[in-house]
Amino acid sequence: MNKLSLHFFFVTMAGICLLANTANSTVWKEKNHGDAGQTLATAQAILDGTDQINGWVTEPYADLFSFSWNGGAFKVSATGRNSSDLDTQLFLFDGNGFGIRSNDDENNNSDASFISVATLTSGNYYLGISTFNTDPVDANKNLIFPDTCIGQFSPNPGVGSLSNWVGDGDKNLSQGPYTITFNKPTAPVPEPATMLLFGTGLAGLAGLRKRNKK
Ligand SMILES: [Ca+2]
Ligand SMILES: [Ca+2]
Ligand SMILES: [Ca+2]
Ligand SMILES: [Ca+2]
Repeated sequence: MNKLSLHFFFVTMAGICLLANTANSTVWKEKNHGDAGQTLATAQAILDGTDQINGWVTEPYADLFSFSWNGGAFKVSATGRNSSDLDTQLFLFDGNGFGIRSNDDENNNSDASFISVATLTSGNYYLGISTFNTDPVDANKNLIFPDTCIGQFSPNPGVGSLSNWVGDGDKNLSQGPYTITFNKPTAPVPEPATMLLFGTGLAGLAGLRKRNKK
C-alpha cells in the first residue's frame, strides 16, 4: 500500500467506526435495576446514549427516569409492549422537577403517548411514565399538567415541582410492560481515539494533496 492509499484506508476505516458508533441502539432494561421510583429522589438514572427503555408499570403506576440531554430536537414516545394494551401517559420535567410537557393519548385512535420539543436545551431532565389516570402533583397536591387526554400540554400556571402522583389507576388495567423510545436522549459522543485517528488521517491526506500539487 502506498502512502496515499494507506491514508485513505485509515480515513475510511475511521469514518466507518464513527458511523457504527452513532448507529448503536442502547436499550435500558428497568427490571435489571429494580422498579424505578416516582419521585426525584427515587428516579432511575439511565445511561447516556439510551434510546429505548423497556419497563413495567406496577402500583403506584408511575416510573420516573433521569437523563442528560446534549441539546436539540427532542422526541419521545411510549406504548404498551408484548401486545399489552396499556394506556400510557408521558411527562417531561426539567432537572429541578418542574413540568415542561405532557401527553396522554397520541390521537383519538391511540392510547400511546408522545412528546416532542423543537429545541430542548442541554441539561438534566426527568421523564415520567404512568398509566391512565395517574398524574403528577406538586407539594400542594396541585396537578402539574392539565388532565386532558389528547394533545401536548405545558404545565398549569403557578404549579411547583414534582412531589408525587395521584390517580385512580385500576389494578387490572394499569399494570404491564411498556416501551419508551427516544430520539435520542443524548447526542452520541464519538470515542476520542476514533476522532483522533479520523483527524490524523484527514490531516495526512490534506498534507499529501498539498505535496502532490507541487
Ligand atoms: Ca416500573
Ligand atoms: Ca415505579
Ligand atoms: Ca394514553
Ligand atoms: Ca391524566
